[in-house]
Amino acid sequence: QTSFVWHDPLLIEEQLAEDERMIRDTARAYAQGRLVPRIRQAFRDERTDPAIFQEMGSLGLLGATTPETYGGIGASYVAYGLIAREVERVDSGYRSMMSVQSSLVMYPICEYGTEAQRSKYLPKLAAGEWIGCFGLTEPDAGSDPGGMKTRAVKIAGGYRLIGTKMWITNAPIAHVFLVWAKSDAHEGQIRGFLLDKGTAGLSAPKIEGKLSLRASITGEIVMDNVELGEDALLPGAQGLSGPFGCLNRARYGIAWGAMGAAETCWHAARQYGLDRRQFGRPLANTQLYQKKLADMQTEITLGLQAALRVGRLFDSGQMAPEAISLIKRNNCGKALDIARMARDMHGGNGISDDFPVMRHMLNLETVNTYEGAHDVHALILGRAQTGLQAFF
Ligand code: TGC
Ligand code: FAD
Repeated sequence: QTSFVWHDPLLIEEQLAEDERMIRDTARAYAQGRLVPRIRQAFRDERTDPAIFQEMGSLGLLGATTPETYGGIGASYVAYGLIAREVERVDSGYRSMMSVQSSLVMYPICEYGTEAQRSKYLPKLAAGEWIGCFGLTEPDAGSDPGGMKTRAVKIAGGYRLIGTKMWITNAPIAHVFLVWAKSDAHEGQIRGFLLDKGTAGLSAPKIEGKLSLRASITGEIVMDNVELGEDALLPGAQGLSGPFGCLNRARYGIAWGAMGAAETCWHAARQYGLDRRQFGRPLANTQLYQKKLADMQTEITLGLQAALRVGRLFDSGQMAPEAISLIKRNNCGKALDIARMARDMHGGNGISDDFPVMRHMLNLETVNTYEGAHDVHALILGRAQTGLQAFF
């Protein structure tokens, strides 16, 4: 009879291919060896270490699904998800840095870009030599990106960009800005543009005072009449399906990543319950404590199994975006519940950064909101099953 593996009840490990395990092991060794020692101070100081990009790049962890011709390792989407899980076990901010670079900057350049754009940007982004950011959200257009105000005005030989993007991961340290704008040369259609750091009129002030994702820098992108050549336009993306094509990949990675953060919280709560004694016995020796651990184990196991299934569908070309909404919404919401519960189970110690639980809890508030807020994914799923649009 097979014995029960408490931390992997459905034996997900056995469902992975050898090369997927190898990539996962590389990510795990890096995250545990190089990221864990930094995170406490980085979160305290609200400090982002740009060297992380080069470290990840040297291990093939940036844009892992990108073909080798452009500096990637041609990994599967399952492997990409496993990287996200390992990095986010340490901190959602580190996973954010990685997933924006991979899914929101490298993927669109690869998929929608010209050969010249691919050769110029992808190898440097894969190596982490250049840092990328993705500008969709604006001060007045978050859940409804179709309401964006940023404009690309046609000028001789190119475009002039005017507008402001808000809440942009990596922006203040970015070398490459992928910005979505309504283009008057394309009948107001949303188009993607590549902007290089240092272009006149482009700035990216840091957003201060975040109480979440403090190890991942966030900024605005201010475009004050930024003039670009024709070669800045991404020719292969027309309309909102362009940015959404990128978001599908990032949301999928987040579904894995959030489970990584949840696993850290669950394991910490279990260990704390075994170590901490009250009323003459370990906390873990009480019914309520065990019920909470069982709930965490169940949700994480189901969430990981679902993420693996969607990864396999991705890799076999059968992935429907709504399936990604389902796992993004479920896994982020459940991870946030688990982190809040783990924080509570640590008692007073739970509010200290001697333990990781409150930091994960704070981070997961963002993870539950960005890339489509929890309720927005409910509306996507509601529309898909009723045919009725309930956004407005
Ligand atoms: P809707 O009418 O639904 O669609 C407009 C066009 O887009 C296409 N489309 C998709 N294509 C591919 N994949 C998807 N998932 C797609 N969803 C929609 C659709 O077919 C249509 O194409 P076409 O050719 O007919 O024009 O658009 P809507 O305006 O009604 O959208 C509503 C809604 C709620 C679905 C959508 O706007 C939404 O998902 N809102 C959430 C916004 C969001 O996720 N923002 C993320 C910003 S980036 C970010 O947060 C990065 S944080 C990363 C980090 O730090 O880790
Ligand atoms: P709103 O859209 O104003 O939503 C507020 C609330 O209203 C939410 O609870 C939402 O669920 C609810 N709501 C909205 N519409 C409806 C509706 N129709 N029915 C019912 N409820 C509704 N964006 C980028 O483009 N690039 C990035 O790199 C990026 N990084 C980010 C990093 C951080 C740290 C954060 C916090 C955000 C980041 N974002 C980024 C922005 C993120 O995607 C948006 O914050 C998110 O899409 C929500 O938009 P909003 O903040 O404008 O909230």
